[in-house]
Amino acid sequence: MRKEVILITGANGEIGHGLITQIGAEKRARILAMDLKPMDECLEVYCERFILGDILDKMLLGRLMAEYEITTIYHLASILSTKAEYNPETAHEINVEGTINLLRLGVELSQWQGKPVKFIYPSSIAVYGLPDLKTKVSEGKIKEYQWCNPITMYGCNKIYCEHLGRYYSRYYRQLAKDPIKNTIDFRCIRFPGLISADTTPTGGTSDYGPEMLHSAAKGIPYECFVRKDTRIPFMAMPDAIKALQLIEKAPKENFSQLVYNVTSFSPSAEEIEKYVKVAFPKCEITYEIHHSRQAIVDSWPEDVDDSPARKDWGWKPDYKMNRSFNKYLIPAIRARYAQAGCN
Ligand code: AKB
Repeated sequence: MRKEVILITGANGEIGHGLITQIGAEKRARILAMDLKPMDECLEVYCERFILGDILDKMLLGRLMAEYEITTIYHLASILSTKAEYNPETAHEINVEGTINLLRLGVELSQWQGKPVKFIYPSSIAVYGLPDLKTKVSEGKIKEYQWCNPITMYGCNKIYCEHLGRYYSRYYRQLAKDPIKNTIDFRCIRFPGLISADTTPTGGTSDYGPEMLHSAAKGIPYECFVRKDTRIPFMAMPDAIKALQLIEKAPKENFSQLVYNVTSFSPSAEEIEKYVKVAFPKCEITYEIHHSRQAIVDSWPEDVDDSPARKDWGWKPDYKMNRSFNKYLIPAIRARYAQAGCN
């Protein structure tokens, strides 16, 4: 008998940590975790198996299909916006080719299993591209279909993969004589910048938020690479995990679209600094603008409209700004670094 599992790619990343810990603690499914880097030891207890491997390795994915009954795929693996700019073609290969491999795996599994495999895909505010700061401010909350002109390779990859998800779930092999009956059930969330107490992101452009906080907690000076007035939406990691679980569990009939914005709060860099300074008064935060990274963040919206997610699958953040910092981030980070002997 093949074991029923949930496949999580990019398991070692920020979202992977939060998701595996949550699903594992609930014991609601067996987890097949996959990443290019060795598994973080703290996640091992929650996983049925960890696969050290590459999403570009089609043979490996084929073997997983033979061994497991995969009911849900959380495809989290991706190269983030800043890192992708240093090698756009490699980023394209991983972010797009890797996603196609997983989508195809999802379709094949759906056919074998006679029912749609759920394909949960985290997209990003990086799919948006506002032309200038004046427009960014005047537009305020933007809807899923507005301003989708990304200026980064990562943003281009994400918007394209959203379309691929739609294609593979609705139109795949549409001209075949015998069109396929079971295909994937694609569900996508566009996340804002995420802030976790347990992990620090690598290679993103919204990283100044979490980096400021984690550096202060570790007693390391931080040079912020964007202006003080820079404003984009953020979300605390528990809410990101909540959103993923809500979209996974919601009945398909409730969905009026395949791609949904979610958000929680939209602080300026200076507002983040204020929270950090109250918690860690001795911290040193300075500003040294990296103009190209600034331009990327300036092209992202100040806020997004997440009303369709609220209406269709009951989305609502538990952590707005105050609660994120005072009830989750700061206490959890303090405890974490005190334990690690950094305080
Ligand atoms: C990044 O900065 O690239 C990511 C994102 C906003 O998707 N955190």
